[in-house]
Amino acid sequence: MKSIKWPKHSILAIAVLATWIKTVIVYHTSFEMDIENLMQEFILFINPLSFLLFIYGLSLFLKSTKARNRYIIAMSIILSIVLYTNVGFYRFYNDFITLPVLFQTSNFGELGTSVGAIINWLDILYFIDVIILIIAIKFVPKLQGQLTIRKEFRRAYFVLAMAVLFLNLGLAETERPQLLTRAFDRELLVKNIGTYNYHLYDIYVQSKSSAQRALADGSELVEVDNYVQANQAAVNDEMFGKYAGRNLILVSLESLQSFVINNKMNGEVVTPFLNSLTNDKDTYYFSDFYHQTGLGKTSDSEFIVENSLFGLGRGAVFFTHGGNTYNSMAEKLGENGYFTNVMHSNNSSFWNRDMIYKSLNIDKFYDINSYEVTDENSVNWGLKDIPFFEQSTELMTQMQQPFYSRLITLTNHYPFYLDPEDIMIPEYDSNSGTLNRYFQTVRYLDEAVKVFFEELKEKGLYENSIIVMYGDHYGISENHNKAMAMYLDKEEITAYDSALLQSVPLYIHIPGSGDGGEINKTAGQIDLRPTILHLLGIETSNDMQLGADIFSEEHEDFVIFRDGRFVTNELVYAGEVCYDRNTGNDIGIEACQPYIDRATTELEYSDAIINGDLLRFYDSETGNLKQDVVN
Ligand code: GP9
Ligand code: MN
Repeated sequence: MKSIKWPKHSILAIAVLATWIKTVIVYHTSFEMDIENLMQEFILFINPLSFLLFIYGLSLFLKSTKARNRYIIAMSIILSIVLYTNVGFYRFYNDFITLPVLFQTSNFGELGTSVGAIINWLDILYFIDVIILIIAIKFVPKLQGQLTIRKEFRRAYFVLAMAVLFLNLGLAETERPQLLTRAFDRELLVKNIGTYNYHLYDIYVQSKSSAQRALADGSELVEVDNYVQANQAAVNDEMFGKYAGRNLILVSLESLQSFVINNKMNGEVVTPFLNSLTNDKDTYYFSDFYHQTGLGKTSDSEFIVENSLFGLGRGAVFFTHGGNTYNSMAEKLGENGYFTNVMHSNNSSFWNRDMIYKSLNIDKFYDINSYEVTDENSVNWGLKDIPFFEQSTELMTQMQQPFYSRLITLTNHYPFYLDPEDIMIPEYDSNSGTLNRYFQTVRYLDEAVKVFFEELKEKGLYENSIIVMYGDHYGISENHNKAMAMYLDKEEITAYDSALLQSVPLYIHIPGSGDGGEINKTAGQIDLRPTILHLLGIETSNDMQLGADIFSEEHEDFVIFRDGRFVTNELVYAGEVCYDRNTGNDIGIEACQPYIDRATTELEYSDAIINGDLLRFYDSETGNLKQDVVN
């Protein structure tokens, strides 16, 4: 040993290296992460480094070698415990830990009894870096005298750590744009920013929401309640309860926008089946209906439909407020004897669905594990829509009736890839591959819906159901405006056009009813909850909801977008300009002002309900504040 000259910061270097390598090995051996390319592999490799440099590097601020070593050992133990706890949790739940889960002790009921099965003695290897460090400290010879750490060294060290962090974030951003603002999946977060940084991020997001929650009290609800009550739309007596007792099948049509409906692309019909439903005797087709989602995309649409509240302006409410009290459509239907479920062939943790579905009181989530997914029957994001619908109807035959099933399709999702055998029409010929392929995947989605209807009929599930289908959000973003202008034969896509392009189709199909026709009232996803519940004969007059029954005489032609834009039957407000809807001309802000004010109020009230978790203070049976908060 004597002959080796150990560098001054050997222990620090060993700590960083040992924990880094261990973490990367654990990624590969203990978690199932889909790595699709070399870049993702590289990001996974470097992602623990920045955090480890920081946390171990803090030892450089300690004066004595002894204190530094103690700190490093303590940190390595804490980090090993964090990592190992995640491994244990993952073995059981197939998910990474998020703070609210730690506080929902009921989650651990099941876990407690199976701890024995989860742990084994080889798990000591998860602490291998601690062991290496203890040995190293023993054997690396002590330096003579006290080591003073130069300021310049410290500065250079932390600059390096920062550089690694930014490199990591930069690469992650190119792989997964808007990763942190949208925060869609814990697995994606861990894959891209690393398990340790993920926990910091999670602590930040969760503590921000719990602080807002802690500061809120029931009195805030009084004002919101007054507004909601004053703006209630009375039910349409003719429609109320007309289809009570039927199964409710809700289909989220991935990325489907209205501009393809009853439209052609280079002479090809894009949506033959959905077109046929627009003048079907048993179908209401809503031709001026809009999505109202923000960054939470599909999950926002789910949130809006279930709760008749808006998603949040930042991030995905499914993630940030998954543990709130809600009064969802599923909960209402459950109270009325329905078996409620969501069917979607994806990991249950995506969009935090596994957590929030509990808060929404959804009885069962048929996630990827309920489906047979093979290489042959999947493409792009996973199971293709046709086998998805086939397998879903099969599952429905086993369900207790009446049921409420919400199905989420997936094939018509960016980047809109299909297998050659599923291509039914040629690509479009604009400068945007995305738009070009979009028509093809939309065509496939249309076919899938047709197959779904046939399957429902075959399985005897059709007659006694109501089938509601809506586009979840836009599929073609403003990045493709040039190509869209070409398709729509316009010079350019203005803010006015973009707002109107947010229209998504809505169908309410009621087999054998003879009820149907085109409805051109201006409405949005927020109106679905009361509209549907009323058809099924379920009252919502005490519910804290911001939408209105579209069949109501009092329904207003006014739809608010999450970013403050809005559309009425006469006006379009976008890019801070007030347009005459018919001419597309700027008509001065005054005409829009009353609506701008109301849009602001409604968005604020919705945010207040969510951020303050205010529904925990509300009794929807009576429409009153819960007694204990009044005093
Ligand atoms: C994922 C699917 C797609 O499960 O819902 O989500 P999106 O990217 O459309 O929000
Ligand atoms: Mn979607």
